[in-house]
Amino acid sequence: MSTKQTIAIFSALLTALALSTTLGGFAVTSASAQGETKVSIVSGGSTMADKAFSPNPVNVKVGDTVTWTNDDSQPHTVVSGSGSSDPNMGKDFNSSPNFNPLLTPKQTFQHKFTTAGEIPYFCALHPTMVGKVVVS
Ligand SMILES: [Cu+2]
Repeated sequence: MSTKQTIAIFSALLTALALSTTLGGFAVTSASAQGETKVSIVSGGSTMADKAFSPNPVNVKVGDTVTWTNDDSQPHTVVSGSGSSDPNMGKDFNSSPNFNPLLTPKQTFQHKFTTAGEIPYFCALHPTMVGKVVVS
């Protein structure tokens, strides 16, 4: 192996090492700086209106991630918007575009909130199930 090749390989290894260190550092920083908040889709939620999601409303900080878990025995979805006639429906998040995939029992859906505001959401299968995310 020539000196030139050796230097090229060594330099590539250093770059890879630096890159992995940077990525590792970033991951640690973001995990400590930002939170995860859990919301339950409660058992029997389809007839529980604004009690179908718990807690409701859910208060989070900019940069936080909300994880919804379906704790019911039937499938649901979480879609941003005030209802199926809202022109902004699904603009912020949609667990199930065109009802696919549905959140079956025990399944989760995550969304990270990057701007402050109040975001209503509902279940596309049971539109009377409504909730709100308050991002500050
Ligand atoms: Cu539902």
